[in-house]
Amino acid sequence: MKRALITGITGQDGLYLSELLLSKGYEVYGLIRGQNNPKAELVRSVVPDVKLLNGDITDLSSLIRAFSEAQPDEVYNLGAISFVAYSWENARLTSDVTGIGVLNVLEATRLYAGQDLSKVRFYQASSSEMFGKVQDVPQRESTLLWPRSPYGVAKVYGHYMTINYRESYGMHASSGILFNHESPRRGPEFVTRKITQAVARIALGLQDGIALGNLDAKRDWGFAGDYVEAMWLMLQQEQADDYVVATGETHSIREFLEVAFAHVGIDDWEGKVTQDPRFFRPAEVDLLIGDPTKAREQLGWQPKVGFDDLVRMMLDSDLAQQKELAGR
Ligand code: F7E
Repeated sequence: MKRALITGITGQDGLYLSELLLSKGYEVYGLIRGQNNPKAELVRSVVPDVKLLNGDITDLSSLIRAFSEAQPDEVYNLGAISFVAYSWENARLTSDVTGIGVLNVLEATRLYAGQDLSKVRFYQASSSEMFGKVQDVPQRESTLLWPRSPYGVAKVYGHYMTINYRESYGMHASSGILFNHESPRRGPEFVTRKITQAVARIALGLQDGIALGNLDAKRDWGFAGDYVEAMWLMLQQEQADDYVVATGETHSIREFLEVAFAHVGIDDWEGKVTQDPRFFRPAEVDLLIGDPTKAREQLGWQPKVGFDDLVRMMLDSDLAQQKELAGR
């Protein structure tokens, strides 16, 4: 039985990845941070077979203890402060967690492996946010990185540190450059879930409108459940490498709104959406579209859920959730 250790177990990717690994017969350990973490209950209820270990990616000695308990064959570093807008207000903290945290997990992996680096494989959750002011369209593995937020800068650090551990020590360390990936488990601070939650409430007569920021930014949105499969596939390869994971399609926030409102039968939605300067960013990533050719050819990976179906899946889930809340 293979053993995996996941940091960032409480996020949507941590939950989907746990489900995938458990279905493959892995013993799964999840690192959970802080005293009385309110999300621990969520993990226990969604994936009760995951064993939770206390630790923090900013605290190397806690990682060393977690490694010695989990004895992992595979390590998935998904832990990060992941909300881009927040990273301007907390740039130092974001750098410590999202950037230096990667170094800590790499170092814990190296110390745990000791002389036998072949005993463990490492995955780093890199991000399309590293492309920022895009230097190629579409973006691929070789595209010059030009991050536009403290979060993006921290992710670039983690990405290159992962490559550096691979090249310096011969560690099986791979980096997945994942474009935006969403699901009903996405936090409501991100634009997709913010929209589906609000549209569900508007359709049910619980709310009148929604305030958003820039509606013209374009993202390459996929389904998180598909993307965790790419993570796993990377660690099954003989050689570690870096891969873009994306759908190869891009859509604006406006198009997302269009599909969401259409799904609940509202055509004249423009009057229900206001733009609020609070939700604009100091520097925007205007366009993201990934080229997933390498992942398709080398990993045999392909996304299964398309854009329209993703929007509808999230909205249906929010409709059910809002109805339940309203009925209580
Ligand atoms: O913003 C625009 C906003 O916060 C998407 C994270 O998982 O993916 C995610 O980062 C776009 C931006 O995600 C609102 O300006 C408009 O252009 O959903 P988001 P993100 O910043 O793309 C990458 C790959 C990651 O790695 C990150 O961890 O939507 N936008 N109005 C808005 N965004 C938000 N949040 N709220 C608004 O009201």
